[in-house]
Amino acid sequence: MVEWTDKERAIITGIFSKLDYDDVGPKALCRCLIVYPWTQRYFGAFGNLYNAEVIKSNQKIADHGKTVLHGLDRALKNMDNIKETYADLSVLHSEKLHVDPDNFKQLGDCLTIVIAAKMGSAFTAEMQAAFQKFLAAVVSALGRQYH
Ligand code: HNI
Repeated sequence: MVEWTDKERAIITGIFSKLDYDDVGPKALCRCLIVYPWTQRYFGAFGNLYNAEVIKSNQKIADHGKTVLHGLDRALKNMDNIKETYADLSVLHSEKLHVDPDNFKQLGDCLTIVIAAKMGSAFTAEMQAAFQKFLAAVVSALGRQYH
């Protein structure tokens, strides 16, 4: 189990309380699809992903970005039990979607960059440290059902 200090909990809760899901979710997923183009292969049913412009204007991708970001609410609400919280989603991503678990980290990094760009200098190194720790716990939990 991951241990959290009160300060880390406060930072993570604070980041999410100010988060504009409808803006950050789509931006993070679009960035992932553009920066790591192999991640596009899982979204064959989402229509045209031919270049950065069409990825950014694809409504299905935008909607899915929001779904994924809201998927992190589960970890936020269950910070002391992140592994169990993601058991079902881990099975879904491994057995049904066949998503390479390395991609969870890439998406997490894109999310950090989008949040950093929005928050600017308010996103201190200390905040990044707590946020990366949170994402690492999520990535580990999502990868747990892979074998
Ligand atoms: Ni992911 C579906 C959460 C990373 C590809 N994903 C979901 C759903 C949630 C979710 C929630 C909806 C499940 C349902 O319908 O029951 N995904 C998350 C989270 C992360 C993540 C929290 C990491 C932070 N997913 C990824 C990555 C990829 C990915 C990195 C591929 C590169 N996810 C998918 C695909 C679907 C999906 C594909 C199904 C989409 C659809 O609607 O067909």
